[in-house]
Amino acid sequence: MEEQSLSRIVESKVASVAITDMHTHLFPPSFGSLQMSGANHVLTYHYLIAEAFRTGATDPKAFWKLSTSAQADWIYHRLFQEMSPLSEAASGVVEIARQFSVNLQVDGLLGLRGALSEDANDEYIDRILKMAGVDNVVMTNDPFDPVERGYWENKTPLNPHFVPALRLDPLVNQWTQAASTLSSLGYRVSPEFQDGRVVEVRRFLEDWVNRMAPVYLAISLPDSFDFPDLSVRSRLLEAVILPLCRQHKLPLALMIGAKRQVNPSLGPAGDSTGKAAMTPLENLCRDFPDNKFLVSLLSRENQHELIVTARKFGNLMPFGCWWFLNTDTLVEEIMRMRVELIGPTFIAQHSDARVLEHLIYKWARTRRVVARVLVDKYQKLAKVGWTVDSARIEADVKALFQQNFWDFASR
Ligand code: FIX
Ligand code: ZN
Repeated sequence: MEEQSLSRIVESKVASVAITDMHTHLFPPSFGSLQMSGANHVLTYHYLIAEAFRTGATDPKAFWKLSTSAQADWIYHRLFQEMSPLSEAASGVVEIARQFSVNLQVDGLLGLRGALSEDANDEYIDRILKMAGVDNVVMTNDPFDPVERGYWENKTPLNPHFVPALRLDPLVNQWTQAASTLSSLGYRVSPEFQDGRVVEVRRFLEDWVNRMAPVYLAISLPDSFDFPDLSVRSRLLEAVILPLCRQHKLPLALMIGAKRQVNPSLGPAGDSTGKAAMTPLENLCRDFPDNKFLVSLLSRENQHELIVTARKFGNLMPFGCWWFLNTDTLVEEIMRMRVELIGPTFIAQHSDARVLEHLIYKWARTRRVVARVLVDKYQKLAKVGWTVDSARIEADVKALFQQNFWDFASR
């Protein structure tokens, strides 16, 4: 197959593959106050808040007192009117606007507010998912959030495109507060973690696995994460979480390297990144061979060693270019490293979207970058006499954007 048609086929397969977005913070319309869409939420994405605060000119306390609409106005003014929206997140807003035939430089924020919808219904959801080419979004479902807990306890219906994932950060990272929440919910645990009470923690998790039917369990962990050690976290992992995942054949997603609230005045924008050790991950994958680990690391410096570790353990599935890594430059770098070291055996990306319309630019970008890398790799193969047909390319692309995830989850 000559080079031109090869790249045309690769580009069209990447452009058209239906995506499973395996980590987002999105909610369906039935989850009311938790569902985020519309121009004000697009503009007050914490990525843009952090960037706008860099321009100074406001006291964080004053900003947080503003309405979402007033916050959006200020961010728009600082990042789009007083400078060019060159960053990944700012240019993403321009890309969202264009998909809605809004020319921000002419129609302004008013035009975007008129085109997008804050009160998304299932029809609007379907429209945006179609624009982004996404067929499933995996949520981040936190039973420790009283608002979200209420929706689940009331058996709130789920739009079929939304897939639950049981998130356990409070349990493993803030045991004392989690213990008091569990006690208030009728689980007999105490703030001093006692091994004898792990049955009650297990009962809590079983109740939520039955209530949510999650596709995986998930925790984010700091750069300082260690395992095994004498921490409550290690004991919960070993005595409760890993056995439960094995019994239900559920992967455990480990998102490692988030340094929470390095600048609390920025609120949700105040988290940062730190390089994690790989030994804890090696220990988990080696010592728990019947557990499946979906893993994403936040530090760019961890990416190469994560892929080497994935070469050592088939029960480790690297996923995505997380948060500060989701930029054209780093997605390309990481994509190339992964293909060159482990072939098409990983999960290319997740969006981490918190606002529905963010799916549009995040996935358009990823598709462009992944297509560029794959064209290069297939052309290299062709130069040494290996031919691929359209069906094989389609299968490789589908593996990277959804099949590797579903196969790993159901393994
Ligand atoms: O831990 C996480 O799920 C992170 O993705 C979030 O805490 C973070 O705020 C985010 O949304 C990054 O994109
Ligand atoms: Zn996230």
